[in-house]
Amino acid sequence: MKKSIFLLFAILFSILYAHTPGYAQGGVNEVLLYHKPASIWEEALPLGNGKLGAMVFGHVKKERLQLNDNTLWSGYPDAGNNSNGPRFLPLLRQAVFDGDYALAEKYWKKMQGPYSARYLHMANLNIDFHLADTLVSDYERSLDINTATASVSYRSGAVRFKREIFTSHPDKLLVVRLTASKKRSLNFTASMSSKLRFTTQTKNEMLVLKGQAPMFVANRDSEPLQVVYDTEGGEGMTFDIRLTVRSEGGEIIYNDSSVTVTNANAVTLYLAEDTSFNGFDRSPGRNGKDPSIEPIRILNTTIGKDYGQIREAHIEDYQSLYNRVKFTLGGSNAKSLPTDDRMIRFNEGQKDDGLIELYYLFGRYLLISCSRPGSPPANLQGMWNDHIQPPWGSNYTTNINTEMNYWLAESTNLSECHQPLMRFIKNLSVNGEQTARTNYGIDEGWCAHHNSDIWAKTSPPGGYEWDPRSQPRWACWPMSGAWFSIHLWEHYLFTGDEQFLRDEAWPLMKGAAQFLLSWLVEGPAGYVVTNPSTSPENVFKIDGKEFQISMATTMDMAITRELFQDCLLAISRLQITDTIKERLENSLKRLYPYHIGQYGQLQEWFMDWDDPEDKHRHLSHLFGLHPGSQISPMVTPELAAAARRSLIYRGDVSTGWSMAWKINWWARLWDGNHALKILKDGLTYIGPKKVDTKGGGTYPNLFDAHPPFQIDGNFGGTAGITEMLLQSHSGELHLLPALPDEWSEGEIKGLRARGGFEVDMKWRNGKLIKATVTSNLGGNCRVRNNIALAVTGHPYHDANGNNSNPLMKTREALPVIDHSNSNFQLNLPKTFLIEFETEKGKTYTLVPEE
Ligand code: FUC
Repeated sequence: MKKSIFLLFAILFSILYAHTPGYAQGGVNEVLLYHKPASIWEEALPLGNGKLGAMVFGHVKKERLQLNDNTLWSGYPDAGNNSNGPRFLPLLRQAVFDGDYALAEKYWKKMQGPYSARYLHMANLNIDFHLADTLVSDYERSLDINTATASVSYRSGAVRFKREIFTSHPDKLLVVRLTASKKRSLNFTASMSSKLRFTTQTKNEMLVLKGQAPMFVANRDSEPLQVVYDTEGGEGMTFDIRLTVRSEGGEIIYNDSSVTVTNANAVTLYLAEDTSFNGFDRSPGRNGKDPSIEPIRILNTTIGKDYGQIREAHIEDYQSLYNRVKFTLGGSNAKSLPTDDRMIRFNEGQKDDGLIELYYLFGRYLLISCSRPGSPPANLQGMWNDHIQPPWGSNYTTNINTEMNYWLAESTNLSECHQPLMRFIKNLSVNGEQTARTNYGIDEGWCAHHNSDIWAKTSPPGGYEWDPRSQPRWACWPMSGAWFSIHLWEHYLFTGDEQFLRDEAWPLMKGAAQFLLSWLVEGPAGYVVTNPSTSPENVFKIDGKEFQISMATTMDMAITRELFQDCLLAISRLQITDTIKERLENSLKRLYPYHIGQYGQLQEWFMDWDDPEDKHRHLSHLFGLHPGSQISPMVTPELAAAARRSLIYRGDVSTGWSMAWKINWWARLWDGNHALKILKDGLTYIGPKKVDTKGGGTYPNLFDAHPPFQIDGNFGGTAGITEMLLQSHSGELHLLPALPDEWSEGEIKGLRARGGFEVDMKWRNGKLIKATVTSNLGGNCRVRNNIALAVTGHPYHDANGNNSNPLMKTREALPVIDHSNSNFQLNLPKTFLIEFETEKGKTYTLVPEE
């Protein structure tokens, strides 16, 4: 009886979904597929459980799993603050006010300090297979992002061999399952190695690798000291990796450097590890935790479990996050092709919406894999790195990259994965108080600069005066504390979690704002300005000569304005009495305003020094358009039009993350076709022979190429596609705000919006045919769309004026000084805005109005 009911449901289910293309039919592309092993690291496939990461190469005879632990960094807590700062700051400021920008740079170079620590490669798990027959056929290597499992399979002679590999978050393990179609066929030797200092031994049927990280790794190859180890027991993190092997049939023999299995039917390898990292403020060498305790505990626990159980728990845990969002643009007829071939075809202009679906979902896969509650935040390479001196130290680069890593967290329903960043902000606030005091003589609040690391470095990097490559244009930037603090407010807007706002977010936001209140100075014409001020990494020219430091760059002002406004909203939400309120209000009124420059562009600098030929990858002056919410086509159309001019002057093609940011900006300007054009540029295939290509793109394993690999572009790309489909920063849910013509059909489920709304949408012929909005918090819901919508069976009406929902406030229009007389306009489609009251926990259906 039970069986027949099940059958009936199964038939009904398949009839119901027979007419919906895409994921409901299992048509969505969720597999990265290759017909060859990885010849370079950028072809290997990433796995991660929020702490332990692995890159799977998939070679037939010599499998290599390159391992990382995201707490394994060089160095130790070392603030690097520079007490010269307060002496030089007034001189520097005067130089800027006098227009002597070259002198300002000289002073700044006396105020910076050491570079950040480096994120490190940890080890390799090597498996050497002893194959009876070396003739290999039917090779396939894949990563199924629906189950977070990598597989390798091939035929050797008459035997089919299979490897299934995953990292489990609940069991804290790397698991490698080896099977063969013929009994007694599995013969191999497994060993471990590292680029760091290490020894191996066998203990209690566990192969053990003990390693030590350097106490110092140089940032530049020109530095006199490169990789420096302390003696045992001194500075430098230690780590411990353990491997144990269970076999069905056959024989297992351990020795001190390897474990050999002969004639087995099936084998499972379990690997667990830990580092001595003991918090951002404790020496991992002198005051670290014993890194062997966890792996021993973990491996002893696995004895009571079988492979199937561990696999099931892994998939259940992973899918509890991953399955929240479903996305299809109608799928692809190319999904049986290798992913790298698909990219090449796609670059040649062949349609493959499935590749976009895959790229989108892969961004979520990566965040779930590298950023779980309790872990450090995703670094420049997420958590996957094979170097001891990785590019930019694989550190936290905070003038865009670290923030971009988290743009998708709330909107793609991975709020928990945002937690590592928020916890990190707290650590930064502790160190940042010292930096504010020591470097600038500011004794309220906290700040952080352009680079950080696991030790929560907040002092300015850049090395010292003698370093010719040290540049104020990136080092002189105390704004990341303020930018990070905006993430806390955004988390509140998405979740409505007032306790979080009161206990965690507000104290940090307030501290970041206090620093800025003291950092701002009286500038010309009664405005308050930042001085010194840079527009990250860019330069301005006066009479053909380049300068880096001035005052009141547009980005500085935009971050300050956004944070101050958020703080005032937080004060009002929490109904607190705080003297900071008046200071923020006064300061906001006097902040140096936005300017529209002579070319109709949003002015980047204090003066109109902007160069329309400038193609620099950073367009930090568009912060207010995205990720900020000060500039929008509806509320500030003239600023939005100016931002558009700036984007056009800079051009489309750039490095990986820069293109990802541009997707978000074009989406915010409601231009889906332009956003898609850049998304396609970003998917330019960078194959194994072109790893050093200039200009951004995507590697065979779908990792973003800055180049080299940086993960920000992946995360920014997924965030950008989300912005094309749903926006909520302007006091309303805007459904399909930037849908490209090419994406005429599609469906997405489970996106999150500010106000605690969850949104599903389905569209045909470029028009919404149905949306459902689930209200997790209750409150007024405002919806904009380019066709008139009705709420089924529920009262709704046209919206205007202020939104009564406190989580959905529109920022007020801003004062603008326009030097252009250009009157550029955005060509916006007609839209319709309705609103309806919602009840917590209820779902509302929206359809085109009859
Ligand atoms: C910033 C960028 C670079 C690179 C580096 C990690 O400095 O300007 O392009 O992404 O971070």
